[in-house]
Amino acid sequence: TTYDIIILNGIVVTDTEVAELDVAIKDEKIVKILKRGALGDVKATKTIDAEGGYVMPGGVDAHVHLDEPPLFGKGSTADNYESGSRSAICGGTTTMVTFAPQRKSEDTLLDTLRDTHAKAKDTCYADYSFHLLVGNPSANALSEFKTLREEGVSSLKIYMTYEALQLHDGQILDVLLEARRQNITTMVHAENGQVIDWMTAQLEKRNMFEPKYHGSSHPAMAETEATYRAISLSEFIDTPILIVHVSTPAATAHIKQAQDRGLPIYAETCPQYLFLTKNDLDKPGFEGAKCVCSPPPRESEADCDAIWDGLANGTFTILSSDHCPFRYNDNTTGKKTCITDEYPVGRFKYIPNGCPGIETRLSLALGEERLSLTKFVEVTSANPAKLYGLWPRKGGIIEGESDADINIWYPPGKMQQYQLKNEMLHHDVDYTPFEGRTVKQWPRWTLLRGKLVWDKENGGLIGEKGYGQFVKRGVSSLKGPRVKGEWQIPL
Ligand code: DUC
Ligand code: ZN
Ligand code: ZN
Ligand code: ZN
Repeated sequence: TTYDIIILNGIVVTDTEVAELDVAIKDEKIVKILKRGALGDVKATKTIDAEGGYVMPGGVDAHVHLDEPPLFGKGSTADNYESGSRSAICGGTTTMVTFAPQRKSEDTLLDTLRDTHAKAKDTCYADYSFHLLVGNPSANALSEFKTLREEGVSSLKIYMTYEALQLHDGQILDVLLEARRQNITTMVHAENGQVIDWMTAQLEKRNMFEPKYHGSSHPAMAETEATYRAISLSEFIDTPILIVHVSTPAATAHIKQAQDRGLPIYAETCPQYLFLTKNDLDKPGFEGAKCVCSPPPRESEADCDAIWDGLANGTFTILSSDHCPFRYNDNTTGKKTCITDEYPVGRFKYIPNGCPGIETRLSLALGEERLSLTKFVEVTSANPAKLYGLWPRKGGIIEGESDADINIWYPPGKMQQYQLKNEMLHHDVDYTPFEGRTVKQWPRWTLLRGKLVWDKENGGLIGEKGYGQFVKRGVSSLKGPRVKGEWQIPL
């Protein structure tokens, strides 16, 4: 046989091993993995010499907002499926799972799914799938969960805050019970919306409108309380949930306790909670708006350290970007929609919540060298694939099973370090919250289903728009309900 591509002299890193292996690719798949040198004199259309660099599965980013209407404040997202997936590929993320958002005013999820398919079709550089965002769990919407599963959508997201999306506890139970029946994993945005609204009103009464008060309006307590409530509701129905974008030590502790009791509670954190603090939000003038996301960056480095520890010790199942991009200098659709003549410093409650980060997630986390190599692959690639039903096709380097989605990194110490600038990135956003940070690693080459799509030194992005495909997902391969079959409390 003639292989399409062989990768020689790399150090293959998966979620379970680090080894000197050569990899052969044919027809979009990883077809052979042998000890370094053991492939011998095989024929290949293309040979890549990794020169001792890490060969890792392509990144799987399971929390990405693209082409969404205003849901989290006044602006709409800056990236569409084209620019968002382009940015993904340029940072080594080969698969993204984005949200298909159902609004409160809509009664069906299947229309939402169809509309989102139309937005993504033929425009993506990366492979993609969807989580259904349930804004209105009507009887009709609940009846559609079964069809969603058949359509390859095995996860939902619900919110405990935001006027446009917030569900009350009875609605959450409705969703969890039907999710249990259909083998669906439910993602939960756990913040207490009433606490946030109350704090917002208190602050506004005192003429506190600047971006930094976004932090005060989203106290840690609101996250801690909602996290514990979400865990309690999940335990009652005995069905798996994933708490998204966890930012506080106290919420992390509740999650760890639940996991230690054997509950199928999963958790996610994001780079903003590893790298940003209140100081970033407290910048003078309107600058802090660049770091307005929810939950907000927390008090101090000690909070970031606790989040890093949660990644290292397994409390966090996955590290996602929560790429939710809004332009800064845009008075009609971006962060500045909240500035008016009456409110010259803006009004924090209208600043759209979210930060861009799909392109910088892998590089920043790997460059920090705070996680072992296998842990890094686990939380950025293997676990999101396992949790959301993409494993072993995505997230692994398994002979005969995995798509040839691969990042080849620079050999340790070989890349010239540089300071990150937004102009280096490929999203449609006019800033990055990580401006000026030292970049110590970046994918040198990226393959998507056996095709070279990124070559940092020769052309950068060389993948094509439309090569990215929709990937149907199966059920989670992580632990599900403790007791199988019908729910234990018969109705
Ligand atoms: N948080 C964000 O930062 N953006 C989107 C929504 C959310 O909950
Ligand atoms: Zn979200
Ligand atoms: Zn959220
Ligand atoms: Zn989000």
